[in-house]
Amino acid sequence: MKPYQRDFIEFAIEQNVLRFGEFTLKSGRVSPYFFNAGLFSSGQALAKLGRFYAASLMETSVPFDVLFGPAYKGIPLATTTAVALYDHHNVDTPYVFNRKEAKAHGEGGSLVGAPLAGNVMIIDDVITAGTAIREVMTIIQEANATPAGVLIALDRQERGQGKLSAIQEVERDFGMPVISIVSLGDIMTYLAEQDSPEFTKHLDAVTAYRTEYG
Ligand code: OMP
Repeated sequence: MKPYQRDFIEFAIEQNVLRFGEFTLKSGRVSPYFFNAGLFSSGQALAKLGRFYAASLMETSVPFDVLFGPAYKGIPLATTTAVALYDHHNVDTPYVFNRKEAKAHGEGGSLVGAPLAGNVMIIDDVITAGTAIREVMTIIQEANATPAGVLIALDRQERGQGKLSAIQEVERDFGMPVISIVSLGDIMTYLAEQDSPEFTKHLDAVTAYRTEYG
């Protein structure tokens, strides 16, 4: 694990974004942890978050032309990533997001920002079973753009529809890489390093969950 990844886990715990307990997921699975990116809810938190996304993008060699933030949660994520790329890496990248409801008046349409064209880097929060990201792929295909990759904050490393992980299925089906700031494996490493009874309890619960769904 790289130092910025450890910092990210600490930051997520501190912001209550990463929590341990009992949570029912969209997929129906009952998970001992949950990552709620919506709780990065202050200017400082959002600015820091953008730096982590930007750091991950700068680490990969995946070429892209535009950032895409899928409504709703992806919108501030793509926005803060674009700002951090410029502020901290001197990289000026166009970005675009969608509305859930197409607008019939004014500028019209369902896309806002730069044209959704060329190689598109999707910025999102979490992939569990891969349902949400498949809906996003339809928007990119309809625009005749090419998916360059997906950047998410957390890869939960869970099984998808078959034997592969949800992320491996997405990579196979759409021919693009999925990049994450951290994965469940990194969170487990972090918990193990803490040497506290509370974190050991969380680690046990997460380990049992991973045995079932990982
Ligand atoms: P999938 O569509 O199953 O891949 O789930 C991804 C979505 O689940 C995310 O976009 C979130 O809305 C939500 N989610 C989280 O935000 N954090 C988690 O830790 C787990 C989930 C989830 O419900 O699986």
